[in-house]
Amino acid sequence: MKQVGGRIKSFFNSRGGFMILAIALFWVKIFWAYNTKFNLGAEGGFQKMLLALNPIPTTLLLFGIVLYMKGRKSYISLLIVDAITSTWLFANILYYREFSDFMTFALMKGGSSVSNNLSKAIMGIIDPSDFLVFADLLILILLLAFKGVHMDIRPIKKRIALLVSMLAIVLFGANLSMAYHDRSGLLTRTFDSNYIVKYLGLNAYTVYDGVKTAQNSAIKANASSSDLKSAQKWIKENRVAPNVQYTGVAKGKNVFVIHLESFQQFLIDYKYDGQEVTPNLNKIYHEKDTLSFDNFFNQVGQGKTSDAEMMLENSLYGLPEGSAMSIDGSSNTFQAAPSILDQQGYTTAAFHGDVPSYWNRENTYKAWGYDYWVTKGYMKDKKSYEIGYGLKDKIFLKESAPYIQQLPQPFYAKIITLTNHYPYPLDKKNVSIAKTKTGDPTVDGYVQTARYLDQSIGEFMTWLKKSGLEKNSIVMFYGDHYGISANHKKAMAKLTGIKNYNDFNDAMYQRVPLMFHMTGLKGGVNHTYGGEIDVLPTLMNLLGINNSKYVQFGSDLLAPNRNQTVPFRDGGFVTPTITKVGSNYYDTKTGKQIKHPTAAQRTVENQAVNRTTTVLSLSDRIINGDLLRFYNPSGYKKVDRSDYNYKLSKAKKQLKKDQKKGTSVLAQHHGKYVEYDTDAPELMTKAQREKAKAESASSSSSSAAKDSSSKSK
Ligand code: GP9
Ligand code: MN
Repeated sequence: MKQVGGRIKSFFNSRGGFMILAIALFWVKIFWAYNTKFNLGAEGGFQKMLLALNPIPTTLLLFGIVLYMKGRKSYISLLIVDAITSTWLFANILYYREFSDFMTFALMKGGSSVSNNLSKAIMGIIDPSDFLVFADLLILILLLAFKGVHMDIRPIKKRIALLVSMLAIVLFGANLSMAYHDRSGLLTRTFDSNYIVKYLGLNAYTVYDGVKTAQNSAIKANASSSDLKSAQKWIKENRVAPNVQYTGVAKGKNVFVIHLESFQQFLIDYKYDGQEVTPNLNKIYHEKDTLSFDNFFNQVGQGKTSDAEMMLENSLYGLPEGSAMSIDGSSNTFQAAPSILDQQGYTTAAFHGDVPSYWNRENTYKAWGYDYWVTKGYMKDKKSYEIGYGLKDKIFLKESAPYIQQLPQPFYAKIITLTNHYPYPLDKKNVSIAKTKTGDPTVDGYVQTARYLDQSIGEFMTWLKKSGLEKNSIVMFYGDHYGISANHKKAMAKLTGIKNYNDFNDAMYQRVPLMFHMTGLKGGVNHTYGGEIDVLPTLMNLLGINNSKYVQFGSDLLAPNRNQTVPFRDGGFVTPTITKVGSNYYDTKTGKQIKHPTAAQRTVENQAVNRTTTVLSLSDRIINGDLLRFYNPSGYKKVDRSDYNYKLSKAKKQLKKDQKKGTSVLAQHHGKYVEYDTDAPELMTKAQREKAKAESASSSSSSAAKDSSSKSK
């Protein structure tokens, strides 16, 4: 026994042994912090295993550096490295508590809200247990000070040090490939800093962020205001006047922007199993006071939802790689819809049932001027309330309603739904239509979650009526991007009945809904070809706000004589006559490939290619170079990020104050909330659930009886 003790002691008395002890203590500490101080959302055995293993490679690499040093210096350096990484962890814990995100170089450099807010708030947000992040360091210092371990000052062979560094790199490579196995595009698509920390660790995230920020600032440093001039020139030359018949028809109304997650146009009026999949949205689509578009395309790239948001609220394109919101949302200047409307007297708020950090919304929305960012943490939550990325839509919308009622009117509210998201899982209790039978498991649930989303919208519209909001609001719906990607052509062939569903068909199925619904609006189905880039100019015209001073690449969808080329992010496009997919051209009407274009066709092709490459590159230059920082539209006040804070306690306080204005629905109802009705089974008691089930069974049998009686007539 004594011998074992002696051996352990002599192991720790060696330099390698001491370093291993330091790594082990650091590892325990960081694992504790991951699980108690952050909300990384590791789910399932594989992600949990990665979360546990990911500190090892980077810690080994960092701590291993000291093996290249001699004697005492090496011990002191180890303590310094430990102290720096621990302080970094400590700072991140505090920052995360305030902002649900990790610290970035862009934020620190910007001297923006971080330094302001953090220094102000820091004392208030420290929890005594935070100091435990220094416990390992203290143990090491005490061990050395009280000679619990002796310093081993013998030199270590360079080869050994090199071997340790190489081992760390190999381990990191293994970690990275396991992470990619679970989440492809982790580093290129930059979804969420939480994801990178969950898969690769805090230190890896810091390095990743540092490299990105350095690349980014180099481009920005080289950009100049003259770059912006060419974009403004193009916009001016290509501008079409908006449709005056619609100018200002929704002036002063509340605006609801309803984001229909992954919702494709083909679902409108789509029937499966003898039923309409989305009866509520179909009804809205056909209503006489809904303006609908049936040739409206999504134009997103890798940034998916975030690209849609960028186009919808800025009329700027997403980037060719990654997400512009993630890459530039924390640093760039924008002149986005919320800020423009805010300066017209609107209150602005975005709602979502996920965490605030996804797609870097927490930071980007500040730059876009959102007054409120209402997310999962603002809402009642239970495990059964969530599916996939977050709260189920019915519950999310019900939970959003009280906040909506507190907003001073007029308001601009963006509501981002979530349940109809790949891979379309839905629990039995919420299923109301059979799965399709294409045999492709990620496709077959699509109609079920789309139906669920549709029911949620139905409930929301009922509440809008009940609360009186319908009368003084314009409600815009849009599908953000495809639900079924080009990787599922066989399944799409079955769903659509198109035999050889090919790349051209896939391009056509990039159509998503766009509808404006408002009491008294002159509606109908409009056939113009357009895309997400065109939404903001259209909306601004409806609201009677002139957009000509802003840098926006889209055009009013209702404008006569508008150019109907719809650029895709990969350089392809759709026009009413010709579509380009990859390097092939097709006749948009017949779907036939054009191998030998006529002179007229060639002219259309060339013009559309030209226009597409020009707008994409001009827009990219604006985002990559942060060019809007050089431009102050007259009468527009630049947004100051540090004016915004999305902490629940702050929002509650502000909303309370807001009530004094007397313009919110809540104030108009003398402080009484208009109740939101939902049939979400999670919110019912068992007895209520059974009653609802019995009612729906009896109503479906009576409608079946009606059906058969009408058939027999
Ligand atoms: C997550 C959600 C999903 O918050 O908006 O984004 P997506 O995967 O569709 O881009
Ligand atoms: Mn999406």
